[in-house]
Amino acid sequence: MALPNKPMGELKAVRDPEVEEREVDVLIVGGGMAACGSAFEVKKWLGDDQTVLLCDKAAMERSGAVAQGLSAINTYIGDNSPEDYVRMVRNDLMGIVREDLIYDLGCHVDDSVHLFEEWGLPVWKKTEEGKNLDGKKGLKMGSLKGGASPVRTGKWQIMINGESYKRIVAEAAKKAIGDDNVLERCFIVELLLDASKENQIAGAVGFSVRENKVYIIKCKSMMVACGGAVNIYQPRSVGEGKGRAWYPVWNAGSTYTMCMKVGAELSMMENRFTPARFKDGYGPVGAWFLLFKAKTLNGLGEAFAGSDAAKAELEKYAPYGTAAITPTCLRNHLMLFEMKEGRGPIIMDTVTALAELGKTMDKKELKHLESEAWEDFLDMTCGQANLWCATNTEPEKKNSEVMPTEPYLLGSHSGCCGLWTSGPDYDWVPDSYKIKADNGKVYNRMTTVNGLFTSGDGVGGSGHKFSSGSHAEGRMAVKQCVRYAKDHADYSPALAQSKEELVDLVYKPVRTYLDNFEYTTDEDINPEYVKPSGMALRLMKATHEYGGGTATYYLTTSKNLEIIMDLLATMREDCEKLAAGDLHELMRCWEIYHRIWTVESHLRHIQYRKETRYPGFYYQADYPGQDDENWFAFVNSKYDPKSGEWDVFKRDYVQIIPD
Ligand code: SFD
Ligand code: AMP
Repeated sequence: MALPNKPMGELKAVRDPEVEEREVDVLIVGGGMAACGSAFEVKKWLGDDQTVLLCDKAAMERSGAVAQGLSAINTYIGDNSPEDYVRMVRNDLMGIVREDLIYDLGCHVDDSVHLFEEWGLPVWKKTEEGKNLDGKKGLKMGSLKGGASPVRTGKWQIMINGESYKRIVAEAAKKAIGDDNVLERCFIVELLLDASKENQIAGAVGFSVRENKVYIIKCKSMMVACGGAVNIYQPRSVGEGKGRAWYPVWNAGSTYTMCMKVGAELSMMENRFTPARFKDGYGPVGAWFLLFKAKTLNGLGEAFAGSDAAKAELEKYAPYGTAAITPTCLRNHLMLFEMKEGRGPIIMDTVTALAELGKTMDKKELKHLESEAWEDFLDMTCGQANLWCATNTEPEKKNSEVMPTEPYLLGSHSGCCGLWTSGPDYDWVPDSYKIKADNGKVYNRMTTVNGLFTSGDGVGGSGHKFSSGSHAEGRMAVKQCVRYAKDHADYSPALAQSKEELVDLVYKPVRTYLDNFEYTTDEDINPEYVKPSGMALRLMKATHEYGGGTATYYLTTSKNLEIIMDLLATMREDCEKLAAGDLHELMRCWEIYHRIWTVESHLRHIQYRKETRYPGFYYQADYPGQDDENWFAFVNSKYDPKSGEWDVFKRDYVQIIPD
C-alpha cells in the first residue's frame, strides 16, 4: 500500500528502526515498466497457495523512466517481422547482441502495446488519406489490435499522447497484483543468498523512505528490475540546472549492483548510452528526426551527416556504418567529429523542418503541428519545453542546439549493458545461451544465480526494448519466476545473516551520523563521516575526468582507467563512513553505493575490451577502432561474493538470424 506523502521536511532517522519480516514465494523488486509488466502478469501463473510482493522505492504511478510520460512507443513490431527487429538491434549495437532474447521479445512486445491502448493510452492513428489523428481522435480509426494503422515515425516507433503513460500502466499493474501485495517507498539495499544452498537467491533487505523501518523479505524466486544507472558521470547540467538528466535521476544502478553482489554474471557492461539530446533541456530527438524530418546542421550551416567526410568516416565502421540506418553511436560519432574539427555546435534545424511540413497544411493544421512540437516535450521531458520558454525559443522561428549528453548505463533503450540471462528453452537457442538451474531446467531470463530473474534495463545484450519491450519482458520473466518457485515448492529460504546484522547493515549510515554529528558546527563537514552528496561529487569528478566523460569527449586511456580504479577502491572504502541524518539521506547513501559499484563494473569491462566497439559512446585511445578478429564476443564479468574477487572474460557470440 502507498504511504502518504511526507508532511513537511525530511523524517529524521533513528538508531533503532522497527523491523518487518516477510516471506513470499515471488518477490518483484522495482515498480517501473518491467516490474509493472510482472505485476500485471504474475497472478495468471501463481498458484492459489503462492504469494507475491512488489517493492518500489517510489510510487508506481510516477516511478522510473516513464515518470514524466513519453511521446512515442519505440518498439511496436506491427507489420514488421521479429527477424527484422533482430537485424535492426544487431546493427544499431555494432553486431554483438543476444539474438535469442531479442527475437523472443519481438514475438511478444505488441501484446503489451495492445493492452496499453485497451487501458486508455491514446495512440495516434493514420487515416486512409494518410492524415495523422492524435489523442481521442485516433480512436475513430479503431484500435491497433483491431487492425488500425498507427502513426509510424521510424520503422519501429509509433506516436502516443503519453503524459499519463506510467499512471495508466501502473493502475493496471496494481489492480492485477492487488494493492496489498505492493510496498511503495521501500528501497531495496541488498539481495540475500541462501545460508546453505549454494548460489541460490533467498531474499532481500530494504528500508522504508517514509518510516523508520527495515524490511527483511524472504522468497523462493525474485525478479529484479530497478532500471539503469543515471548520475554516474558529471551531468552537463550543473549549477542552477543541476538535477536535470535525460534518463531518470533516481535510477542508481541498483539492478546491476545488487545482482552482481550476489554473484550474478554481468554482460556488456562496457556498453553505455550517451544520447544526442536537445542541449541543456535533454529533450529527445527521435520525433524531430523521424516525425518532423528535421536535419542537423553544423556550425557552418552544413548538413554534415550526408557529407563526403561523414561517409568516409562511416566507412571505417562497415558494415554497421554503411547500413541504411546509421547506428546510434555512430550518429554521435559524426557529431563529435564535427565539433572536434571546429565545426560545432550542432544545431537541429527545426525551422526548416516545420516550414517544409507546413507547405501542404492549412492554418489550423499548421497550428496543430506547432502544438505537437511542444507536446512532444510536454509529454515526456517538460523541462525542455520550460527551457524553450525561458530562452524565447519558438521552434518554427528559432533552431536549437543538440549535444551528446553525459553517459548512462542501461539495457533497454539504445544501450545493452546488464545481466547475462538465460534465453528461452527452444531448440533453436544455442546451449551456450541457456542457463541450467539447480534442477537442470532452463528458465527464460534467469540470471546465473538460481531463482534470480531480471528484465528491462537489467537484461544485457538486448537493447531497443524501450518502454513497451520492458513491460513485455517483465511479463515473460515473471512467468518463469513463478514456474521456478513452483518447481521449488519444497525450498524454504534461510538467510545467512541475523535480523540484527541486517539492520546494522542498512542503518549503518544513520548510526555513523548519530555517533558523530555533534562534533562539528556544520553537520555536512565532519572528520568522522562523509555525506552522500559529497561522495556523489567525488564519483562524478573521477568518471568525468578519467572514465571517458564529457570532459574528454568520451575518451579514456589505459592509464586513465588505472587511475580511476584506484580512486574507486578508495571510494568503496570510504563508503564505510557514509552518514545519513534523515531517511532521504539514507536512500542517497545506498544510491551512491550502488552507483560506485556499477561504475566499477563498467570501467572494468572497458579496461578488458581492447578495442573501441562503440565510437561515439566511448573511445579507448590505446585501442582505437574495432578488432573483430579478437573482440567479436561478449565481455562478461562476475564478482565472487565469497572471495571479493572479480573475473572478466569473453563469451562467444552466436549468430541466429541470417543477415
Ligand atoms: O524519447 C527501485 N524511454 C523510451 N521508451 C519508449 O518506448 N519511447 C520513448 O520515447 C522513450 N524515450 C525515453 C525513455 C525514457 C526516458 C527517461 C525519456 C525518454 C526521457 C525508455 C523507457 O522508458 C525505458 O526503456 C523503460 O522504462 C525501462 O524499464 P525498466 O522497468 O527497466 O526501468 P524503469 O521504468 O526506469 O523502472 C525502474 C524502477 O525501479 C525502481 N527502483 N525499487 C526498489 N529498490 C531499489 N533499490 C530501486 N531502484 C530503482 C524505480 O522506482 C522504478 O520503479 S526517448 O528518449 O526515446
Ligand atoms: P530518441 O528520441 O533519440 O531516443 O530516439 C527514439 C527512437 O528513434 C529510437 O528508436 C532511435 O533509435 C530512433 N532514432 C532517433 N534518431 C534517429 C535517426 N536520426 N535515425 C534513425 N533513427 C533514429
